[in-house]
Parts: sequence; structure tokens; C-alpha cells
Amino acid sequence: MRGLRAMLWDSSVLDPEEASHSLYMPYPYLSLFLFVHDQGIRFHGLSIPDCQKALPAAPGGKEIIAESMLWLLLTGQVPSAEQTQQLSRELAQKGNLPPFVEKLIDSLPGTLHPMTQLGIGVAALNRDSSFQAAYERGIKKSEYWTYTLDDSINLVARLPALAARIYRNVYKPGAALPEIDPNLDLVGNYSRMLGYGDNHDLTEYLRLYISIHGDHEGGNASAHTAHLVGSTLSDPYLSYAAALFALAGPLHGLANQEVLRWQLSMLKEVGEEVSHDTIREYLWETLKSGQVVPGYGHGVLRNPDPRFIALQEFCESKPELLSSPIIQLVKKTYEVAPNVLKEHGKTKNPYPNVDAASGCVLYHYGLTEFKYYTVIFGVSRALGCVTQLVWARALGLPLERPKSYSLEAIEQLASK
Ligand code: AMX
Repeated sequence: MRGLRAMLWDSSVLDPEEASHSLYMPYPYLSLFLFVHDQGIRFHGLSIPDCQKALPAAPGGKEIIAESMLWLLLTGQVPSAEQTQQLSRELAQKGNLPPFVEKLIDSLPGTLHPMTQLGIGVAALNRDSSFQAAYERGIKKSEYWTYTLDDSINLVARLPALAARIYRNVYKPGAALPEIDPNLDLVGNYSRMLGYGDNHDLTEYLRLYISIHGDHEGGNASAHTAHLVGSTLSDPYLSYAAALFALAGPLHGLANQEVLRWQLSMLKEVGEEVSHDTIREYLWETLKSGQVVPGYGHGVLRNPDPRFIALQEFCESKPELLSSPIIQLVKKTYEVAPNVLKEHGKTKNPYPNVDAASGCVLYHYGLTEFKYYTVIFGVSRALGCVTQLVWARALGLPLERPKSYSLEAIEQLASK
């Protein structure tokens, strides 16, 4: 269904070709770094660098924060610093989990994948859905959106406490979980609850990561799932829980976990002083064994993902990141992989997507539990999904129900 125009999704738009004006360079791999990369994804018309200039950061920080991105996605307007801080305070006030959800999460086995736990926790939050309660009372269709907004804000507010609890239970059992600090932004609190509050650089990286992963048009699997399930008038908790299980697939959000697993086994096999030729051989080994190269390719984009470029730029701004072996390896892989994938000849986009870079920075900073990485993506993707649930209810969008065909009918169509 690629290219099929079938959905309304107002908050962001992808353009497959927009970022295609690379500068001429004698060495093709170097030109990748000089793409006019400020395009390809726009949030209400703003590219990632536009957002980095216009959207308020956290006090003491430089990177975009989730609150300012959420405000932009929901309203189409750039918030002031005061409005952003007001939203931070509201989210902190609403951020605690109901005790039964804490108990539920604590009862899950540590061997259950963190994404499965996140989906279970988000679905359970629907006990307190104001949309569901209002629907049962009997409300007019024109009022649906207000209750959907209420649930959406509560969901975004509670995700850090839920995600941090899962991290603590699976990887640091017995460790204390700090209380939510009412004076911190959403991701500042998340980082603190994960145990990295003192690491300013990692907290800033998480702010950038969570803001730019927040929305990615409507047709990607997680956003589309939220929209489809929401169209049945399931509340935002149930709709987003469903979206999380789409995000948990290795061709979608789980790719960031897979990238790291793949890069680490490359590091183990070839060592830190690796040449371009050795990486080329490793890439061919992966392809010849019938696997995809994780972190490369995209359903829509046909150039390097602007989110990948933004994360690479974050690395370039910090010399200690550039000397990290895993970050070096990701960069070197990027210098080789597009040509190998072009020669392989299958993928329509031989360039990196966001997952090619996102995990290695977390790994460098000590957040090495890569099965957890998609949970961080899951904290982020809510921003876009709930925004569109609110607008779908405000605009009275209908139940989604495309037509399907039987195999026989398809054969008949093909024979005409
Ligand atoms: N390595 C090897 N082969 C690849 C490839 C890759 N990275 N990307 C695509 N291909 C292959 C496909 O498997 C397909 O082969 P087939 O004809 O034998 O089935 C062929 O190239 C054509 O695929 P496409 O039209 O270019 O891609 P798509 O729209 O069907 O799928 C995507 C897009 C992202 C699932 C795919 O590129 C992929 O599997 N990439 C690796 C996994 C990954 O990084 N996923 C994360 C995407 C971003 C995200 O959602 N977080």
C-alpha cells in the first residue's frame, strides 16, 4: 500500500526525496555527511533543524524537549518557554502510576520482554480512562475529543514512571525508584528515574531522541495501528497499547535493538581497528545469510533519515562520543553500507534510518541493556499517536474499514 493516499495525519509529513540535494564530493561516502539534511520530515512544516532553533529546551539544556514537541504537534504552534514549563509541571503532577499498575508490573517475570511489559502497563491504565467513563455515561460526538485529550495527557505523563519501573525491575531489581520531581521536564524525570539523572549529556540526548522520534506521518506501523484501533472508539490507552505491539516488531521499532546486537557481534568478530573492506565483507555475510541489514532502508524515505543525521550531529558535537569504538563503528558502517546495499540491488533505500545510530549513543553512556531501547522509542511515539487521536475525535473521523479481496478475486483481477 506504499504511496496509497488513505489517511488524514496533520502533525507531520515525510517527503521521500526532499533531502536529495547532496553537494558534489569526489569521495561518494563523504558526500553522505553533507546532505542538505534539514528536510525529509516536517512537523507542522518545521524541519528538525527548524525545531531545534524554534522549540524551547529544558532550563539549563539545549535540546528540544518532549513538551515543546507535543505542544507543536497538538496545536501547530510553537510554544513559549513559559507554556512549555507549564506543560512540564502539569505532566509531573499527573505522572504517578496508580498502585494497581505498579503491582501488576512488579508481578511480571524479568524474562518478559520490556516492550511486552510496556504494552501491558499502558493497556491497564485504561481503567481510569475518562473517555471510556464519559462514553458509558453517554456524551455527544462533539465532546469526544475533550475526554480523549484528557486521557492523552495523562498517558504521556505516566509513560516515564511506567517505563522506568520496567527498567528497574528487569535490570536493577531492588534499586530505589526516585519520586517524580515537580520542577523537572518529562524526560529529565525519566532520565532520573532510570538512574541517569546526573548524566547531563545522556539526559540531553534522551530529550532530543524522544522529541524527534515522536511523530513520523500516519502510515508507519505504530502510528497507523493507533489510528486504526482509535477509530473503533477504543480509548487512547488501548489504542496506544496496540501501537506499542506494532513498534515491537524487528522491521519497525525493535530495529534499534537489532542494530546494536548486529554491530556488537561485528565488533567482536572484526575488532575495533576495523577497515572499510572488513565491514564490507561483514555486510555481505549478513546479506548472503538472508538477513536484512538492521538500521538501513525505509518504507518511505529515499535518502538518509534526517533523524539519523540529527543524532550523528549530536555525536559530532561531543569529542568523547566520536572516540567511542561503537560510535566509530556505526559511522564507518555508514560509509560503506549504502554502496553494498546498492550493489545488492534489492532495497529501495540503501541509506540509514534513525535506528542505525540511536542505540550506540545510549550504549556508550552506559545504558547497555539493548532489549530496553525500543521502550524509549515507545515513550516517544506516544506524542504523535495521541495527538492524532485527539484530532481524529475532534474531526469526527470514521471507523477505518478498507476493502479486502479473496485470493480468487485477486487472480481474476490479475487475469483481466
Ligand atoms: N537489508 C537487506 N535487504 C533489505 C533492506 C535491508 N536493510 N531493506 C530492504 N531490503 C529488501 C527487502 O527485504 C525487500 O526484499 P524482498 O523483495 O526479498 O522482500 C526489498 O529490499 C525491497 O524492500 P523495500 O521496498 O526497500 O523496503 P520495505 O518498504 O518493504 O521495508 C524496511 C522497509 C524498513 C522494513 C526495510 O528496509 C528493512 O527491513 N530494514 C531493516 C530493518 C530496519 O532497519 N527497520 C527499521 C525501520 C525504521 C523504523 O521503523 N524504526
